[in-house]
Parts: sequence; structure tokens; C-alpha cells
Amino acid sequence: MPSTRQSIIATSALAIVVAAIAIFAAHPASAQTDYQPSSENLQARREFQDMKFGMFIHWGVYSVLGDGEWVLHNRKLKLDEYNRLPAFFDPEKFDAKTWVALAKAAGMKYITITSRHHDGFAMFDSKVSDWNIVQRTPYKKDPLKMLADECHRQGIKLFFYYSQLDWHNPDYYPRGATNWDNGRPDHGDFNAYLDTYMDGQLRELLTNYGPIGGIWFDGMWDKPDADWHLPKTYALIHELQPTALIIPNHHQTPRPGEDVQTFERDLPGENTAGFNTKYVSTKLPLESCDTLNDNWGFNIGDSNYKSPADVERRLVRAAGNNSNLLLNIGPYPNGEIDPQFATRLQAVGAWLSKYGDSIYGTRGGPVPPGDWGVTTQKDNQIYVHVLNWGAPLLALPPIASKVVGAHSMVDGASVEFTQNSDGLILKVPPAKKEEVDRVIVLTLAKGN
Ligand code: FHN
Repeated sequence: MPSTRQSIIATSALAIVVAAIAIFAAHPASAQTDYQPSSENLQARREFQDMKFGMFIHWGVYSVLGDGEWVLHNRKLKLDEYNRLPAFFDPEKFDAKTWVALAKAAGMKYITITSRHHDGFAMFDSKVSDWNIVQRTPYKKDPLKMLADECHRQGIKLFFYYSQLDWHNPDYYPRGATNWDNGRPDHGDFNAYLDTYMDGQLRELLTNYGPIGGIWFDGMWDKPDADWHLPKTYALIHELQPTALIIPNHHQTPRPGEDVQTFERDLPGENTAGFNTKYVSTKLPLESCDTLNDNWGFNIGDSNYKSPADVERRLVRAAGNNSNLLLNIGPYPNGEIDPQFATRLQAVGAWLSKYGDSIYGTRGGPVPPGDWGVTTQKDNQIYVHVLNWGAPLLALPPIASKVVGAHSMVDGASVEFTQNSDGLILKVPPAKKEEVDRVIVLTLAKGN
């Protein structure tokens, strides 16, 4: 007979094994822990890095109230109240063609749109629940389908933002840091929320909209210690569309199965926002998202727009930090995009039509970014982006390759330089009026 103590140990061990088997069966952790991205996925990552500039769109029933996408939470509304909102959402002016054309005119190569935000409201035709645009609004149509079709037509990649955090579904329980009493019961089945509701909607997004660029997750930060069944969800995504990139905005070090590291309102490695990790992956593509005014969703009281020059500088700094820039706009509830956004984006697009070669397809250059500016690199060319330098000479640290030529990108004029083992000195042309970025193109000796 085993002693009582041995029997307790044996029973506990058995319980652990059974639990472990159950957990592994339910969530094939090994599938993504040993995640080896497919060759198509790796190619998709490179293409993502090449695109450099994307349009972020926050649009949902919250737009009706003109008070940002957190209005449900910020006003501490009850769900009975918020449930009335979809009846007022009728975006009759929404035109996918105009939206995609604007992204293209801005020089943006991809769009990431909220398929649902923290209010859990699906902006697409979902059979998983009727809390969606087709069933609850007078519009009755699926704008994401129209957008996906138009993106495919115009050659723009489409990514779906998906909030894992849900302020509406009772099964999002136990609730997290953003909890308040909005009328939901104090019980719920989180596993069912993840496996049936969330994965069910992700399956819809990955099967009904043609090839998509990926899923941009947000909201895990609400319950950082919960088991989000990530291996299962990530495996599902990679199985349905191996080229769809998983971009998690959890503000943590990347986990197995994730394809891009993203940062919010900060460049990689910065943490002025207060919630970004300082860890920067050297393996994954990087992205930094920011707003064109101060809000993500439409906010009627926000006129604090960034200028085209601000955006251009941000984009250049992102590229110099080996990162993409995902720049947000919040369309009106009627589907129109505020001309304040549109005109600024068009100005950035005009700038990119001249300077795009120094951004698209590049990677962060060999010189560490500084207050003076950044470098980007493509093939045998280094682009020195001088953003903030008034002196006639700019001294850079040593560059491994031999520089055989230097010219100013804007007019092709040669730029004087000297290179030795101490570094590279460039004679910087004086800034022209309103010249945001003086780009000096260094040509490297081939085979270096
Ligand atoms: O809470 C959201 C916010 O509304 C917005 O969607 C941004 C976009 O990066 N992300 C969240 C906060 O991390």
C-alpha cells in the first residue's frame, strides 16, 4: 500500500499530467512554440517591410458619437444604452474606391482597418453573433467585403485589426483592467469566448475576404496574465492563410508564432507612451503606429492635426529605425474621410513621389539614428536623411563599405565627401525653403 503522502503525490502528479494533456489537446502549444514560418510567410514579411507606409483606420458604431473609440468605456455607458447605437450608423457615403484611392495617393501600400474594436461590434458580416453591422444597422451591408474587393483591385494589402478585449460579450470573463459595471453578469466562459467566438470570427475574416495581409491584434494588455490560447489561434491563422502576418499590439516581447513586432505612438525601442516594451526584435519586421490628429476613432473636438512635414519626418525616422509607419485616420460615421486628413495625406503622397526611392524597399541603414537624422539602405545605396542639421559638414561614424559617390537626391548634384577609417564627412547642401529632409545618396562600391 502506498503511504498517504505517496498517494497524494501520485494523485497530484496524475492530475498534472491529465491537466497537461487536456491543455495540450485543447491548445496545441507545440504547434506554434516550434513555429517555423513557411517560405511564403517569410516572403510576406519581407514584402511587409518593403511597403513601409500604411493607413490605419478606426471606424465603428462609436464614430456616431464623435468621441473616439473608447466612448463606451469613457462615459461608463451601460450596454442597454450602447446597444441603441448601431441603429444610428448608416454610412451611406462610404465608398471603398475613394478610401483605397486616398491610401494610394498618400503613397501608402497597405490598409489596416478595425474589423471590431473593444466594443466587440463586428464591422463585417459575422454569423458568430448578430452584434454586427449587417444585422444591427440600417446599412445592412458589409463594408469590409467592399474594401477587400477594392484593395484586391487596386493592389493594396488589407489587414484586419481585431480586438481580443471585448466590453460587450458576457463570456469575456473574468474581466480585465478596463472593467466597469456595464450591466453584464458576473460570470462567463472565457474559453468559449476565445475558442468559439473569437476564433470563429477570425475564421470568417480569413476565409470570406480573399487573401489578406494579416491580423492586427489589440487588447491582450487588458488581461496580461490570462491564457489567451494564443498557440491555438495563431495556428489557425497560419493554417488558413500562411502568408497572413500576425501583428500583436500586446506591448510585450514577441512570442512564438508572431510575425511582426508593432509599437504604438513610439518608434521601436522608445517608450514615451509609457506602455511600450524597450525590447526590439532583430528578426521580425517592425511597425510603429500613430495618429494623424490625436485620436484613433473620429473625435469631433480634435483638430490637432500633424502637418505633412511632421508625417514625412515620422515616416523617415521610422524607416531609419528599420520600421514601417502605420498612420491612423478616423472616418466620419457617414463613411466620408475628413478633408483635413485627405489633404494632408495627399501632400505626403506628393512628397513620396519624389523621395519614395529612399523609403520603399529599404531597411534601416548602417549609421545609428541620431537627432541629426537617419540612414536607410537598399542594395548598394545608402540614403542619408538629414532632418535636423544646420552646419555645413556632417561627420558620420565609419561605414564598412567604400563610398564611391554621393549626390543630393532632390537635384542629382554631387555632394563632396571624405572617407577614412575615422568615418565619413559629408558637405551637406544648405536646406532649401521648406525642405523637410535633405537626402544624400551614397553609392557603395559593388562587392563590398
Ligand atoms: O485601446 C486601443 C486604442 O483604442 C487604439 O486602437 C490603439 C491603436 O494602436 N490601441 C489600443 C491601445 O493599445
